[in-house]
Amino acid sequence: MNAVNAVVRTIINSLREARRVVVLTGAGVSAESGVPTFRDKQTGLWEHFDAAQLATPSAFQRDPALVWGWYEWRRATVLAAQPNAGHRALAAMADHVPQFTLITQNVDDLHERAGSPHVLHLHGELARPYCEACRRSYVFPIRAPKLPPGGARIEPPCCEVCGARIRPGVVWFGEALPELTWLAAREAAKQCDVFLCCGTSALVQPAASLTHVAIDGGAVTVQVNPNPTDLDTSVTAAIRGTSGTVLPQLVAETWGVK
Ligand code: BV8
Ligand code: ZN
Repeated sequence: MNAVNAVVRTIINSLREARRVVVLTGAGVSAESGVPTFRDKQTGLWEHFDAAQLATPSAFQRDPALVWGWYEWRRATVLAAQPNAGHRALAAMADHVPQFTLITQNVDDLHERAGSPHVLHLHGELARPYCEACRRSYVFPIRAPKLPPGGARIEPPCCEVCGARIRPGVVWFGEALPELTWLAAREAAKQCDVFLCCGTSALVQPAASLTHVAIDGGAVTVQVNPNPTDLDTSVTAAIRGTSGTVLPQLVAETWGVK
């Protein structure tokens, strides 16, 4: 049995014996559903902007219509997308593990639409905008936003209660993560037997530190990514492949389910 098979065998056995499994996902898991990652070059109205520049409080203060338009374009893209085999494999994995925790950096709802009910969204959700003054939730109109292909500048709506501006329900750079969600994620990473990190470049903190929390906790740690990241040499195994291919195979090999 060659080295690769030996590693895969270890992962499969660890998953079968595991009581607690934690999975951290990033934009790469939604890439095969047609949702651009943060590494992908921006297009349309935003082609001259880097995503990390737009995802900031200062960008929203400076040009609210440009930023709100960007988030409406991303929301329309997600509404038109479907979960992929990677999302579905993670939903299936939860049925075979006594304690399964799914943590995501993604602001889309593709995990939930694939059947994963309890997802810890570290960086918020596109579907949960709120008033930047009184923090009252804002409910989007039923109809999906009709946008020209390259997107458009859209003035953010106003809060029905205090009249202030509604902002996207996401965590921007420089903003704190939702405390209870972060504490739950960190605790799960500390206690787990197996930790999978899928489709993340592991560059954004504090989310990227979770893999090291799991490593320090003695867990078997596995990365699924077609490209190298800083975690390659730290994890137990770095599987070079796409989540839409590797995760269904892993679930099938481990629990014999398609
Ligand atoms: C904070 C929501 C303080 C918005 C996002 C320590 C050191 C250095 C910097 C910092 C530090 N601590 C904090 C910082 C600053 C900053 C940070 O980390 N900067 C980085 C850039 C260096 N962090 C923050 O600002 C955080 N807040 O620190 O607050 C504070 C504390 C208390 C009180 C007040 C303030 C907040 C960070 C969250 C920002 N919001 N998203 C939105 O979405 O618009 S981050 C956003 O970018 C995503 O959520 C995600 O986290 C990140 C993108 O990363 P990935 O998901 O990994 O995606 P990426 O595109 O990078 O890579 C895709 C990967 O998938 C690639 O590796 C690719 O190879 C792979 N792939 C591609 N296709 C596939 C695939 N994999 C599998 N299958 C495929 N098919
Ligand atoms: Zn308000």
